[in-house]
Amino acid sequence: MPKPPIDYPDDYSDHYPPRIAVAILKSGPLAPNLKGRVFFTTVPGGTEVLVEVSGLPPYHPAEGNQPQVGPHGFHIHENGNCEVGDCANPFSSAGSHWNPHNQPHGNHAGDFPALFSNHGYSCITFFTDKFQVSDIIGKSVVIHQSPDDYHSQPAGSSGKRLACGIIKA
Ligand SMILES: [Cu+2]
Repeated sequence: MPKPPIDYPDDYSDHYPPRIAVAILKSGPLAPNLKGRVFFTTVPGGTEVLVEVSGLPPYHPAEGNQPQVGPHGFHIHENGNCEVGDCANPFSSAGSHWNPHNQPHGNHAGDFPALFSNHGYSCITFFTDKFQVSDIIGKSVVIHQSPDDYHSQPAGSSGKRLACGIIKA
């Protein structure tokens, strides 16, 4: 008897709790060639995060009024809104860092390792036990222009926003 075809759903948004989520990055005026995705996968004890991005701007040290460019701060922000808005200060609608446990910056649930560019390309995978995939649906991820110092409050002094992606199941 032939095996029946596997019936894959078109999308998984009605499966709760979701075990995977993805944010497709939207580039802004400060990094118009940026493309990338962030995948969140439920694993034992927490969540594995994979980010792959290309089109990051070249590293540049701070100079005069110009901020350092790269490595790039990377976080979950509280609003699932990636409107570019003001081109001089893009993606402000994504709001502040997602901070469900009222922690100082450096220990926000969505404080992530910074992204190091390799001629514009960056790819890292890491584990966090600070949230489940179901906790972050409808939030956003943001990649910043400057490095995160992990102690300046409230956001690590990582500067303007290069890209934003809404986290979807
Ligand atoms: Cu941020």
